[in-house]
Amino acid sequence: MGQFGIGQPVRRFEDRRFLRGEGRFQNDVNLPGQAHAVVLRSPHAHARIRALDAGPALALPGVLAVYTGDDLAAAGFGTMGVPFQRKRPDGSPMFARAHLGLAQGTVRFVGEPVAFVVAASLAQARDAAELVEIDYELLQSVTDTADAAEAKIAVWDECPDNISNLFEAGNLAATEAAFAQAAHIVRRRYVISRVYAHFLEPRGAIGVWDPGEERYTLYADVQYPHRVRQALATRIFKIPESRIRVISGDVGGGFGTKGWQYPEHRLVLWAAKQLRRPVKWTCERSEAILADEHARDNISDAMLALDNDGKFLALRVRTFANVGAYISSERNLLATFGNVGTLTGVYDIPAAHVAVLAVMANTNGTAPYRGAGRPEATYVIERLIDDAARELHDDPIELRQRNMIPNAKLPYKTALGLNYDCGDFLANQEKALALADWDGFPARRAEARAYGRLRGIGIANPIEKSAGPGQEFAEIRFHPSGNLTLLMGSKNQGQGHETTFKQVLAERLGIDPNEVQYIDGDTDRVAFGIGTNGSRSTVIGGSALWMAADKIIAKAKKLAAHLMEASEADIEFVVGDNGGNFTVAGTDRRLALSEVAKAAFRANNLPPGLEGGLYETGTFAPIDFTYPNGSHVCEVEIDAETGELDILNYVVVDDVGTVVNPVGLKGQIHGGIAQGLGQAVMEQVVYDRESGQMLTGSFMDYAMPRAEDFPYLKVESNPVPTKRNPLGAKGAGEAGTVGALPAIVNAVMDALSPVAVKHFDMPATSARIWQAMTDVYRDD
Ligand code: MCN
Repeated sequence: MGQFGIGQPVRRFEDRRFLRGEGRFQNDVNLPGQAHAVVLRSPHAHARIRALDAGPALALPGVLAVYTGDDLAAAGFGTMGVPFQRKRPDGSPMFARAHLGLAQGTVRFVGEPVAFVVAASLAQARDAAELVEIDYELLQSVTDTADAAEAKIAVWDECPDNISNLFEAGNLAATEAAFAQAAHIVRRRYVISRVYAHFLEPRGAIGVWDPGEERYTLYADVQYPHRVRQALATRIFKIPESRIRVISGDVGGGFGTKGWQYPEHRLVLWAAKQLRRPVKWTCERSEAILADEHARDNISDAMLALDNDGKFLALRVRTFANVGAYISSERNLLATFGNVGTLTGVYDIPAAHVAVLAVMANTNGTAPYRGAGRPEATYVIERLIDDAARELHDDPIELRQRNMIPNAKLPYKTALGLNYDCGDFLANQEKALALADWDGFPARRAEARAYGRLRGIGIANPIEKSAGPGQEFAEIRFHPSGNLTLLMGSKNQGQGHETTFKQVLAERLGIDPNEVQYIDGDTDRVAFGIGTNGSRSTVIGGSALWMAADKIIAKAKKLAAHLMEASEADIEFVVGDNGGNFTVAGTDRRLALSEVAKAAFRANNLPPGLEGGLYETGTFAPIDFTYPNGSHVCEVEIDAETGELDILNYVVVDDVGTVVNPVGLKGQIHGGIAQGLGQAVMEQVVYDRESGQMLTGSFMDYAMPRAEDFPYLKVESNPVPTKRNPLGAKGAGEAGTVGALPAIVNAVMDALSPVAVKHFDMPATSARIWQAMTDVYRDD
């Protein structure tokens, strides 16, 4: 099975049906008799609902129901809630208010769901939604993170300072002591803009109620079908998990923000039960940015302490992280603390302290989005190092080299408590510098200058915490004719899971992938799953599959010994070009795994005491995270007259441990960089500061990068397999994004520094670059 095994550039099996238009995406699902729903959303950032009259809407033909927050409250709906406690800075308990699913009394962001209108056709539901009469009393709103932290306007009367909670990591006393000794302290404020994932397919949901079985079925494009089922059952409906089935087909992009429970899921289910017919909701493209969770949006005040030799002594960071108006679940807090750990990067920093203040504002909630905290962390440390180099007239590469964790110090416990197990950080950087011809840059800069262009180069050495503790599940089910079905608890949303896991199966069992049926995303068919996030699927799902395969081999070996009349101790399992075979040591006797599998289903073949059939499960939970890392170098040019930015060259050297599929990996790195580049140079969710209105509601205002915005991306690997899982793999799905933000903005700053620009915040649009240059001239 050499051509399909681990490390082979296998083309994606799933692409055949995608390219032929034969995928089963969310909006491809239609059920007989389905009704259609529209969510009526708040047009205001902050307002009290004085009165809501659904009468005119209900009078329209075809309209079946208009549900409001009061209906949900009367039905006894629960909320998701945050299952842990944190404190506010003054030591009082965390302030967090979950959303019920529809507003109750007050709306707190533009787009907040207010009513759920169901009709026989979508057109009727849309028309009816326009007739729901709501009398709003407008209140002052605050959407900007810094403004919200100033607390002049409160999102919740009960929490006047808008601070939900404080999360701290590291050792404050040691950090303060190190700062007291420092020869230099470099201070900067970095602002990370708010962005939105913009999946190819906007979200959707269909709810079904089966009165005979008294059971709900939800068809929804979610990343964690099993966790959505659990959340709906235990937190929202308070019914046994066995009474809900969640089916997630092909997902048209998830990127973290299709994470789990959204209000529409409970709404379609409940409406289906009330109306005794399936209810379908599909998010409009123009509705999506109002309806979905956003990401990033924080402000970090960072300080780096250095000694006289340019060695890092300590890092101190205080971050204001905008979490939105509601904290509906732990998910809305994840990006505020989940990954602050990687703030010390790949550097040997003896002391560190981080404080993250979760700030509420009249905005959509924020949630994990490709990188979920690691891009933000890497951005701060990698920009701070560049700023330190500029301020102290040091070389940014030498400063990094001098402070990088050398291989001899690995495994390494960071000042923020992470345990880096392996890597080759210095070599990553060296390789990236060579690939990018860093040494030749001064000549290229001089040449560009001659024709009126500012050339800059930037580097970032990202490290991320991925695939941490938490289980994943795999099941191998042989059929009586010798082929098999593979069921996975992780959920593909575009990463190519079918191919990746079939490769693991080919490697371990020598199974021809073309004979394998692949199933994920259905809680009735797959026994258990956590789902896909945090670049965990290859590492944890792949390892669960490896374990299940080990169990298959162990059982099949007993049967093979019996069938070949040999002792079990003499049986070996070998995977070769002719698939997986059991052989008898010292003989040429062999039996294919598929033959043994067939025999397992015939009772008269079995030795005494061996159970029939051949199906095994694996559930793997790693002891610790993996730490994918790498080095990114970006080279840019800026038109000194107009501020127009060109990204000319981009180089990545990545270490994701064992590479399962080099083509899949490259695709992931490319996609990750695309999302990082988008944020670094153009994407941004903007709210009007006064009215709180969303100003970037369409692609006319929210700029997305296109193919022409990208240079050729050179991607090479420097893999150091980890020992924390049987595959040696580290996560890869977010790696590109984590490095791209700082590498690109560092390059922009480098280009601008010769014209005396001292500071620059993303996104690096031409207008902002031009403004930064103009401000300098004005200052002069
Ligand atoms: N891979 C590999 N070797 C490794 C690790 C990964 O060859 N050591 C390759 C495999 O092809 C694998 C893929 O990379 O299928 C992604 O693997 P992994 O790092 O395990 O990430 P997950 O499958 O868990 O995906 C999650 C990750 C996250 S968190 C986001 S967000 C994201 C991303 O993946 N969302 C995506 N990539 C995405 N890609 C698409 N097309 N759509 C999304 O929504």
